[in-house]
Amino acid sequence: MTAPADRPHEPDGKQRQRDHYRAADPAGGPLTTDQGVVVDHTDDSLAAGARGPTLLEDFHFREKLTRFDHERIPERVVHARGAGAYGYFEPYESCAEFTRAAFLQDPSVRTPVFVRFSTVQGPKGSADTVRDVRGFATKFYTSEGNYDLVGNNFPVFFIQDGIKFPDFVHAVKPEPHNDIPTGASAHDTLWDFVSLQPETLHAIMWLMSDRAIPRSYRMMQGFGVHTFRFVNAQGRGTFVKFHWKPKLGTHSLVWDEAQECQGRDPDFNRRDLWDAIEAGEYPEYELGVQLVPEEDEFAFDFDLLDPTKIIPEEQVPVRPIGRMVLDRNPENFFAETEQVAFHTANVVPGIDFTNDPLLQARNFSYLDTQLIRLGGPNFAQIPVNRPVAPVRTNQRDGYHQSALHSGTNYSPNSLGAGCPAVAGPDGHAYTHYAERVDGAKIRQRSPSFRDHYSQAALFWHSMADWEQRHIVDAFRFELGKVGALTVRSRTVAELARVDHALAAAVAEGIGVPAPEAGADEPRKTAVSPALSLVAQRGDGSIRTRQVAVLVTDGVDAEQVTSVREALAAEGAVVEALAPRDGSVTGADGERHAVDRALPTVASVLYDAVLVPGGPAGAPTALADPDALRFVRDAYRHGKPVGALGAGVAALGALGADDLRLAAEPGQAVADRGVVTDTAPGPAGEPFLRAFTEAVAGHRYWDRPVARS
Ligand code: HDD
Repeated sequence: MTAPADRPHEPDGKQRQRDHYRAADPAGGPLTTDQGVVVDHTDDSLAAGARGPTLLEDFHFREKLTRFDHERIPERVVHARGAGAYGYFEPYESCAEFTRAAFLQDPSVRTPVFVRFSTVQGPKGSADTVRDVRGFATKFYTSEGNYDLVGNNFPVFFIQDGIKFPDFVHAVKPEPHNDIPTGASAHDTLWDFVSLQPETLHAIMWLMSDRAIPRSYRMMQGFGVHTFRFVNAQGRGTFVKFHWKPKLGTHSLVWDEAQECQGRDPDFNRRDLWDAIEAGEYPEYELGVQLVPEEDEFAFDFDLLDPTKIIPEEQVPVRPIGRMVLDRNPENFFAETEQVAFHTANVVPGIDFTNDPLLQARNFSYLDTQLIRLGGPNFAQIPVNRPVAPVRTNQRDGYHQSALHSGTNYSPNSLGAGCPAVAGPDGHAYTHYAERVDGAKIRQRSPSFRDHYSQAALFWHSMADWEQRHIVDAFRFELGKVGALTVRSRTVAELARVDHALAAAVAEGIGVPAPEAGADEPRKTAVSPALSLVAQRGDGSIRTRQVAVLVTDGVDAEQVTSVREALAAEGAVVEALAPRDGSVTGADGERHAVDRALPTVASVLYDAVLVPGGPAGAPTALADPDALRFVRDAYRHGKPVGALGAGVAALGALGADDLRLAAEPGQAVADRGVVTDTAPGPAGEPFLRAFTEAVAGHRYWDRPVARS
């Protein structure tokens, strides 16, 4: 353990925080008005006498209040709650064969990026760990202009045509009469919509899976969803789907844990992202592409233009083309994360659209919504939105114009020497892909978009047992909150068309009759192993995992130090928690610093827990009710649990009788993520290895139920 005077991470953290509090002007000039007039008093308004009425002539008071009254702008209609970070992207090799996009040509060129992660349904002040899709929007500031890849952490969307977007969003948002529930999809209107609109089912399967409660924005895949089009310098097009894969793997929370987190730390995912970047643990994602030659457009049993479909990775492998590192937190949340404006139509030469009707609608919607949200047409001048490529337009004026334009503002002109002139045929201008379009003007969903069940079934059949259990539980939770029994039944009937066993299991939990067996039995039972979280473990490291060590007076400090050092060497963050902040007196009689007081934290904020021992017969930390609850929660949420020395016997309090615990000192025993060794003193190598492996495994689902 560390001595009280030497708490390595804390002073740093506090120092870093203080940096954010320091004024922008280090010279520290005096407070002024917006007009630069120096102010000598800002605590009392100007009044006619100490107890008299406030005077209208108090311009400082009026300006201060007026500015405050106008601080808020409309929040995003969806994706209101988010967290952003800056970083860079670098390609592994030239992608010239497929695209002429400048930022995908040269591995030595780093393109700056800004990424905003978000939830979708909840308002700006809602909790992070709700069951929801997560936005994963990336702005690449390329030398040829801004490219925005506005994706999600699901590879499919709920609807096929953007004209249904207002219907879908109205249905999932809180109910209009009482604005309930916040940040949740478990309510009647969403499921009413779902039960009537089977194209939602595939994305709904993802929403009911653990993908919808990510452990961290740093441990979450991202997808461009639509099929886009790469275009190379010769004008040849290639269909492309974009994938982000996090280096740390894709990991999720447990639903019970996610719900408790909403109260314990509503900023759980935002804080995690911020803290990791502050600590120099820069999140990293690999960009991959699935490429389909134009001539293979109809080679699949689904339509490439249908955004409710994936191309299974086993069918078209994901080819890694580069990596993104997020290495800088924003300076000011409002200026950057709130004012950033992403738009699917922000593309650069070499990246083009397809006729996916959802994408076509998005290409209208983003600019439209930003005109109102950001108060006019000049938001591209806000620093976070400003391209690094030069901007020369004939666009003028409008609210919040800050550019001092000069010269002519029309084209063609002779008075301004024809400037800005359109580009010549040097290959740098954006040229739309000359796709042949031929058709009658009709409102009709393509018949090739009709199958809503096969890929929902593919997802279901690709899940591990425990993932399927979680999906059933999620459906039971969500539909169990739906008041209208007809909606519950109709949804179950739709699920039966995905998989009968799934529908029957859900029906059993929500008190509606199970559908007839075989009524509409699908489909194929194909699987795509890449869809399971089991296949998305990342580099298998334990970097940035939060490990709690429960300490109390009499703790074997050497034991704690040995584990702390071993895990920290692998990049984990280890914190000693005690009933009170400050320090504990170890078995060695010395005072040892604790990092946090138990009442201020909870198991749901950590990834793993260790119970060290002390002298034989002395109480372990688990004598404290908060500590005992901590370990019980960690155990039932499937988290790695370690115990050393007398801490092993203390695990008996879990009541998990079938669990194998160590008996022989020095012989570490690992059983379903519970790692124990009864030896006193510093942890031995076998224990450290087994506990590190357990932490890397993230969660263990097949544990005996604890009686406690
Ligand atoms: Fe959207 C925001 C992602 C379909 C209309 N969307 C928004 C954001 C993300 C996505 C990540 C937040 C960007 C940020 O952080 O500022 N949206 C998606 C994905 C979709 C999708 C992956 C399907 C593949 N969206 C979609 C459709 C429409 C919209 C079909 C409308 C026709 N989306 C919007 C919006 C938002 C938005 C209303 C709200 C705030 C904003 O754009 O700037 O225009």
